[in-house]
Amino acid sequence: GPLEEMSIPLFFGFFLLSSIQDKIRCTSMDFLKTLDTLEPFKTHMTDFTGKPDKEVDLEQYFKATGTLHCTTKYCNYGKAEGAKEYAQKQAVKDLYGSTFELALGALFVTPRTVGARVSLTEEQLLLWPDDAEKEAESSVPAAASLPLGSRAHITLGCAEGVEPVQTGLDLLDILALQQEGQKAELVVEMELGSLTYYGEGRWLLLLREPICALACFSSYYK
Ligand code: 2AM
Repeated sequence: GPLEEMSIPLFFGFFLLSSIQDKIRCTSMDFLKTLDTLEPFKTHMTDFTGKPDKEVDLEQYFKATGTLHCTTKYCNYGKAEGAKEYAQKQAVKDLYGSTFELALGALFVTPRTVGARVSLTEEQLLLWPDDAEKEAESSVPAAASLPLGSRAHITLGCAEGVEPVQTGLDLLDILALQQEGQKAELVVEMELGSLTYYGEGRWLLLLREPICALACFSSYYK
């Protein structure tokens, strides 16, 4: 009935505790600031500006997107495919409200989004929908052949007019290129880790020290 449908949230996910949110926002800002000053990035700046000799301020370019979280299942109040089944999963019920340590292994930037890659543990994968990667196939054809959990990420910012759902698609796109063994166009060593360029404005920073972030598995209603 309608009451039952009401109880399904907009989405389920891991919500970062507020102190770690601040830390990650700072790291992300530092990364964007540094990236902006790197010669290799400047060389490929047209990926972002569309025209030569134009500068981009990445800190302004990306807009913040609210409370930091890693979406596990987008439910759209029960209207999204598989939403009800997900909400009724035993692991979802059992682990609802539990705290987890998320491992953030990489930061990535494209002309559309900036995000952090989350490497889920086996226990955390119990909360990951089986079809999360496959669902992205129409945007990223190779997505279904990537390991479960590949799409897990935290959206840190979106360019004007871009919806946050894009962040996971951008991540899958980069991981698909890695899997195909496409040779990275270039690698730059930074203090935070090694930065790889995959063409078309796609940059991935593999963090030397993964960031460990405490997060609560819960849900969001607007
Ligand atoms: P995000 O996980 O990349 O940040 C509310 O819109 C939240 O649900 C956002 O966090 C958003 O993206 C995520 N979201 C929106 N639509 C989605 C979809 N179709 N598939 C997966 N996640 C989605």
